[in-house]
This record gives sequence, structure tokens and C-alpha cells, in this order.
Amino acid sequence: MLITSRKSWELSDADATPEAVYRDRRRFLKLGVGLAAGMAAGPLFAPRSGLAAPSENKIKDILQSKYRILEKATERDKFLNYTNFYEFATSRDQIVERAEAFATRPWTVEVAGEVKHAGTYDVDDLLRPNRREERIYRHRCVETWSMIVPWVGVPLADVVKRLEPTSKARYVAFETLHDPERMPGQKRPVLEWPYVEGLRLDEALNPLTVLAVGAYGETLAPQNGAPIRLVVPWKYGFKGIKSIVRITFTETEPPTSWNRSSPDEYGFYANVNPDVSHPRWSQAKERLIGDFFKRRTLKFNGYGEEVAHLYQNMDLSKFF
Ligand SMILES: Nc1nc2c(c(=O)[nH]1)N[C@H]1C(S)=C(S)[C@@H](COP(=O)(O)O)O[C@H]1N2
Ligand SMILES: [Mo]
Repeated sequence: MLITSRKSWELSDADATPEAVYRDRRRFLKLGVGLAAGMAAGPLFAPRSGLAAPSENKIKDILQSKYRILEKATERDKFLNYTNFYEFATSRDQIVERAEAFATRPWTVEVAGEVKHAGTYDVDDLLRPNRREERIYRHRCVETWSMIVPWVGVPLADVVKRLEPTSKARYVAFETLHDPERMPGQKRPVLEWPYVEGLRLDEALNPLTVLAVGAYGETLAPQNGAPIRLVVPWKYGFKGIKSIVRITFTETEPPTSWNRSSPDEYGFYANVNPDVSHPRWSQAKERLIGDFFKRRTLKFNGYGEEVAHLYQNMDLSKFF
């Protein structure tokens, strides 16, 4: 791992858990030493009670990327249970319950629009050339809660480059599965279905942007957006569209679900910004799930060094 100038969210080589220790901890847990050992090893590795055969979901050969913030990850159990996924339900308990049997294979992703290699891809084929990387990111919901999540995924830039957008492509649009039989929350018009999101092409190409297939070393649980979801750590969580079935390259800014539903409250950009309040609440502070006290929210969620240049000549109170 080569880090020349150390960013606030990076670990030095000395701080990072060596891969071997990481694997050993996991093997230890797999042998069934159980909850107490899991807690000793840190909440990152605490087994989720009641989840069947977690070992089958382990992702092998994960690359330890340099993008890892210093703080301890949120407890996995909290990540699994404290979710937003309106396609299943608006209440968190119901989301987890209803998502449990959601089948995420076979799964295809259609690639369309201003792109050379349009077509329908099996999700595994779409990502096959890439090694899976771990990215430990801050995850900030517009509702003012936050987490620290060790995602596993591939850089979106790699996928986009392989697909070869045409010279007309300026945005990338994403769409979630629309299937009310499998996603019963879609039987009610909470949002206009399917859920849609989008990024400017340069945002999609930023090295921080990933397509996640896992978290905490395992494949994503359905309630977290399996089998493939977007993670854009400097933006509010709602940009991180789940269970993607279509990726479209466009010339013009694509519609996005929350902007369409409440344009005064949610913009296309949705960059984390403590200086721009939501019309109904302040964004200056957040509660890291598991903490008692609130903490100050960081501009661009702390990733300004990597992304501020993307918005250099933009008034961020207008382009919120
Ligand atoms: N398709 C879809 N994607 C979605 C949502 C949703 O309701 N539907 N909720 C968003 C919101 S508001 C947040 S904060 C994150 C939550 O991701 P997590 O549950 O994995 O933490 O997913 C985002 N992606
Ligand atoms: Mo959110």
C-alpha cells in the first residue's frame, strides 16, 4: 500500500489491520468460538445472531484499499437492522422481515443509452474483472444519523470505463428493480417507482464512488441493497441507490426519486453540507449510530480533499 500524503480518512500502514490478522480473526469466529470472542475482536466481526450460515456469504480475497477512515466501524447488527429501503416498507422492522427471502440471483443489469457496450449483463459478469475492495466510509443519511461502514465493492469508474460511454454521455442514471410482488412496499405510492438516482459522469468516475456488493466482509443482505448498490460517501445516503437493475448513460441530468418527490427538500447533488439546512431541520450535526452525543457534520462528509474540485464554480446552496 502506497500512501504518500496521508488524508484524514486514511490509515497509516502501522494502523491498518494486517490482512493475515484480519483473516485469522474471521477463521477464529468461523470455528464457532462465538459471541464473546467476536466482541473481543471488535464489533466489526461480531456474528449476527439468527442469520443462517453466514460463512457462505464471506467474500474471498478482499483487497485492503487505502480508503479507510480511522474510526471503528458501526456494529454490523446495527447496519443490518437500521435501514431505509422503501420498496420493502417504511418501517425498519418490516424492511428486514420482508427483505429476508428476497432472491438476489440470478440478477441482470441492463446497460443502456450513450454507451458503446450497451446490453444486458449478469451482475457477476459485469463486475468479474475486478477484485473486491474494502472501503471503510462514513455513511450520512439526510435524516441526520450516520454510520461507519466497511463496504466491499468495485470502483464504479472501472465499470464505466469498460462500458465505454460515448462522447455525448455526461451523466449516469441508475434504476432499482420494480417488482411489487417481490418488493411489497411498491404496492403503495410512497415514491414514484422505480426508485431512480443519478450522478454526473465526473462524480461517477471519482475514485471514491463504488458499486458495493458486500459489507463487513460478506455479501450484502437484501435490506442493504443486494446484490449491487451504489455508494457515494460524500453525498447523503439516498444517493446510494439499492438493488440496481439498469444503468443508463445520458446527455442530460436524469430525474432522481427524492428530488422528484420533494424538489424543495432534496436536490440532484445532495452533497453532505452542514451549511445548507434541510427546510425542516439543520444538517449541522449528526448522530453516529451507537453514540449518545451528536457530532458536527463535515462538509462533503469529510471527503472534501477528494471531491471539492468537482464543484468549484457552483453555488452549493443553489445546487444542493
Ligand atoms: N432503492 C432504494 N435505494 C435506497 C433507499 C430506498 O428507499 N430505495 N434508501 C436510501 C437511503 S435514504 C439511505 S440512508 C440508504 C441506506 O442504506 P443502508 O440501509 O444500507 O444503510 O439507502 C438509500 N438507497
Ligand atoms: Mo437516508
